[in-house]
Amino acid sequence: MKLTQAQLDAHWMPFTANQDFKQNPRVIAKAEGHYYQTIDGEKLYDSFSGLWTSGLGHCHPKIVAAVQTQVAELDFCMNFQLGGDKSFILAEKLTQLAPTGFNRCFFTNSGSESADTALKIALAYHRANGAAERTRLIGRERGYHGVNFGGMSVGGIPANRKAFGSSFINNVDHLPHTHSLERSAFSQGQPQWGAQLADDLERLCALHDGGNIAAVMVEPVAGSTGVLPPPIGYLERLREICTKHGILLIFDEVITAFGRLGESFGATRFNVIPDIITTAKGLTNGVIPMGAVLIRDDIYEAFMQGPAHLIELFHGYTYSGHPVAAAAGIACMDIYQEEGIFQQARELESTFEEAIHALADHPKVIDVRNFGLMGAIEMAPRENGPGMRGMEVHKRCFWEEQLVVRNGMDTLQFSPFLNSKPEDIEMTFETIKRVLDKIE
Ligand code: PXG
Repeated sequence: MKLTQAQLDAHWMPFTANQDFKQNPRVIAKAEGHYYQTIDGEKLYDSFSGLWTSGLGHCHPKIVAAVQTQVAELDFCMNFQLGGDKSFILAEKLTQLAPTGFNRCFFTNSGSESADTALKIALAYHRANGAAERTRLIGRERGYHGVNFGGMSVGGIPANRKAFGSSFINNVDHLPHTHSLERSAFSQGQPQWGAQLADDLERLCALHDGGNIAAVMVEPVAGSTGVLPPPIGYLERLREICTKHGILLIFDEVITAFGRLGESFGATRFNVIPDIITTAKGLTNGVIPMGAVLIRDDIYEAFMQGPAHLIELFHGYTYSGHPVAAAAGIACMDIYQEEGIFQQARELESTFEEAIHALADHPKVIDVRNFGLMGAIEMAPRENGPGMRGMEVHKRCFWEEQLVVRNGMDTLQFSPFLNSKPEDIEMTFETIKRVLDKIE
C-alpha cells in the first residue's frame, strides 16, 4: 500500500533530510533474514544490519517467537519497587557474558539513555565514595554517545555543538580524536600511529588535577563518525592513566558489543577492561528498543551502604527492564551462544577486510578503515558540496542496485551481518565499486 503525501508529511523523521526524502521516499514494509522489502515489493540486501543493530538478521524466528509469547504473557510491569521476571533472567545472562567482575546491570531503552545513565552512575559513585569533587567528565572529539544532553556534551560531534552546545553540561573536556588521513589512511585493522594521543589525558589531569575528574568515556572503536579503530596501544594507555588517577573508564559499546568485534565485547577483544560498559542495539538485535549499562561490582557496592529501605540510585525509566524487550534480549543471548555467532563473526573478518580494501585504489576513495565487522570507505568530497557524493551512493544503491548502504556525509559505513554469507560481503563491495565508477 502506497503512503499518502499527508502520511509522509506528518512524520518528522530522525536524522533525515526530510524535504529531500519526501520527494522520493524510500520506505520499507518488511524484512526477512538479510533482506528488506520496500513498500513496492522490491527486495534489498541490507549492508548495515539495520543500524548496527540486527547482526543476527531481520525477523529471526526465535526472537519473534520469544516476543510473541512474552507480549501475551506479561506485556508491561511496573519496574519500580516491583519487577518483571524476564529482566532478572536477562541481567544474569548479560553479566555472565561480560568481563569478570561486571556482575551488575542497569536497563535503559537506548544507547543515548545508556550513555547518560553511565555518566550519572560515575558522578554518583564518586559522591558515594567520598570524592564529591570528582565532577569533570572527559570525552573525545568525534565521539558519539547519543542525543541526550549528557552524551552530547561528552560526545564530540560538531553539528551537535553548533545546534545545542550553548546548553551543554559543564565541566567537560575532550581528548583529540585518533584519525589521521596523513599518517594512517588505508590501515588494515588498528593503525600503527597514534597511541601517544592518549597521553593528552595526562595533560588534562595536570590542568584540572586528576582528582577532580570523574570519568572518561570513549567508544573502543568510534562508529558513527566513520569507523575509527583505536591505534595500537591507545586503549591500554587510556586505561593506565585512568587507573593512576582514580578516574572511571567508560566504554560505550552500543555498537561494539555482542559480536561486532568477534567477541562478546570490545573490552574483551582488546583486552582492556573499563569500569562501566554501555550497550543497546545488539542487546535485542534491534527488535525491541533496549539498552543496558554493565557495572563493576565494587562500583555497585559503593551505593549499597545506606539504610536498606532507601533508593540507592535516584534514576530509572518507566520502561527500564521492559518485559517484552527483556524476552527479546534473552532470546538473543541464547542465539549468540547456541549458534556460536561471535566465532562466526570473527571468521568473516578476513573476507570483509579483503573485500572492503579492494576499494582502496579507487580514485574517489581517500581512506578505507576496518576492524572486526565494522568498516568505512571515505570518499573525497565534491568541491561544490560535501556530503553529496555519499548521498548519491546511498540513493543509487537503493534505486539501482537493491542494496541498502549507510552514508555519513561522504563516508560509507558497513556493518555486515554477524552470520553473513561471504559471497554477500563480496557482492556488497563489487556493487559499491560499480556505483563509484558511475558517479561523478
Ligand atoms: N553510543 C554509540 C556508540 C552509538 O553508536 C548511541 C550511543 C545512541 O544510541 P541510540 O539508541 O540512542 O540511538 C549510538 C547510536 C550511524 C549512526 O550512522 C549510529 C548511531 C546513531 C545514528 C547513526 O552510524 N548509533
